[in-house]
Amino acid sequence: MSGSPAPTAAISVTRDRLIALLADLCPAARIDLAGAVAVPCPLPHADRWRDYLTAGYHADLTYLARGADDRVDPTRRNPWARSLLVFAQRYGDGWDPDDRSSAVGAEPGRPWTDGVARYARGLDYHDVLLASIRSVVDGLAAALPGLRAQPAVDTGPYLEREYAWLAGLGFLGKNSCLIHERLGSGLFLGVAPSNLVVAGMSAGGHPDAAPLYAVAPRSKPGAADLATLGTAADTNRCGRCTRCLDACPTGALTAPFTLDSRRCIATWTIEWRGRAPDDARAQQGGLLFGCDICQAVCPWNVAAARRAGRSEMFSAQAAPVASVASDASDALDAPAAPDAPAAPAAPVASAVLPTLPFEYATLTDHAEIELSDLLRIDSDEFRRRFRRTPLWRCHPEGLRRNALTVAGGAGHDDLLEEVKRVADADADAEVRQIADWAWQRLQRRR
Ligand code: B12
Ligand code: SF4
Ligand code: SF4
Repeated sequence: MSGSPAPTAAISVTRDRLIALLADLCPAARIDLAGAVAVPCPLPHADRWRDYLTAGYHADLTYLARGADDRVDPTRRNPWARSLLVFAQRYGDGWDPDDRSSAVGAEPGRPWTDGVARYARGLDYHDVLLASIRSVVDGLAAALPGLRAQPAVDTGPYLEREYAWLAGLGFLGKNSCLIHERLGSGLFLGVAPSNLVVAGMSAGGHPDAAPLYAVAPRSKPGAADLATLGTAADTNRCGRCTRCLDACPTGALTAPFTLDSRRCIATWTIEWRGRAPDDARAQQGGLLFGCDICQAVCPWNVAAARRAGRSEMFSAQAAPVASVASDASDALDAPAAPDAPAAPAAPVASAVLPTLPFEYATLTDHAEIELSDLLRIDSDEFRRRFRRTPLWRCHPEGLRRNALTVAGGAGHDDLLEEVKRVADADADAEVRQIADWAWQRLQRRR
């Protein structure tokens, strides 16, 4: 929201009024889920967050450790905040098991774009989702004079998944992603600390409740709150399933809900300085940028892909978890939801799921170039093609490194000579070293 001086006094809104406003504003802004959490509130997993840092699971992502306390209390940086508005936007409707691109990536014979995780196949979500949230916040401000809200997508110190769960947007899966029972986990999250006091909302969130706005209802909405539920373990819908842990090629999911970023392909490929350990580099296989494996195998995502576009997506009637599992042809064996009085059904915008924001479309604009072109991509070309996409984050050197790792790790024998030239001539010493690694692997395959 714009305007100065920014108001600091709290303003009140009833839960019903906020629901009505969000129902009005979210569809046009292409927000799929929205909710709110009163702050400060005790975070049920604050200890997990501190343990994560102590264990070094944040790898080289030092920005996570800075402001560690701020992440568990948004009012430390925003003393005027009374609630955190939380938003989600779809970038993919589940993962179709017949589409193997997310699992095998850019293996020989497949386009390089198959090696890019779904979330990164369009424009940068930081820009797209932020614009959507700003538009909702501006609409709220017009209706609620005195509103102050500061949208953020990754840019602020907020444990977005934890707050999204607290706001009722979905449950936390063992792969550590926020999953909506019908939409799956192909969702971006963003927040906005605000000076709104939402009358009628339980303090500390309501993790098993319906969100305040939802393009599709959750399968088991309830009105329970933390006082009766305890932790996310009580609202978890994974049951005995361990598919994500079993499928992770690097063992980065060291235990349910626990991700060691030092071993995660997403860290290795997205962060220029988060490179793979030498002895583990080949585990990256054909994955060029990001990794979807622990989401692609998830039965909730398989079911979401099968449901997309079907009208039952919008049935306000709660669907038993068992039907989701059988829809996914999978024995999910999820626990029953706690008994709770039904929450008001979230407003439903239309009879079919709106199309995904076009900004998250595939990388078709770049389909004419090949993996070999990425081995030597320079700064100018990198900027021209990828300036406003998630790939921008890994720098041209990072993209060359990733392409070389795929060439060697997935066995692109036809690139042997090209890889050798990069090993001899690349301007960056680290890239030369990885090219040498790839060249040796390809040599051994001869
Ligand atoms: C750093 C980061 C990464 C790092 C580390 C990820 C990690 N799991 O820690 C790396 C580079 C590996 C990464 C990868 C990916 N990321 Co990322 N990432 C972030 C970022 C910036 C911070 C995450 C963080 O704070 N991690 C620290 C851990 C401790 O926090 P957490 O995972 O959120 O865990 C909380 C809860 O799960 C809970 N919890 C912890 N333990 C336990 C135990 C139990 C029993 C329970 C129930 C709960 C629980 O408590 C924790 C603290 O509150 C967020 C944005 C943000 N500001 O939150 C995006 C974010 C999490 N990433 C996102 C995405 C899309 C991805 C990828 C899918 C991208 C890809 N395809 O390659 C992968 C997914 C990998 C995975 N399985 O998590 C989305 C996730 C959306 C969603 N639906 O969940 C986010 C929210 C970005 C966004 N704005 O949309 N990411
Ligand atoms: S993103 Fe890939 S490497 Fe990281 S935890 Fe998931 S499956 Fe493992
Ligand atoms: S694959 Fe199974 S265990 Fe992992 S998040 Fe999905 S349902 Fe939960």
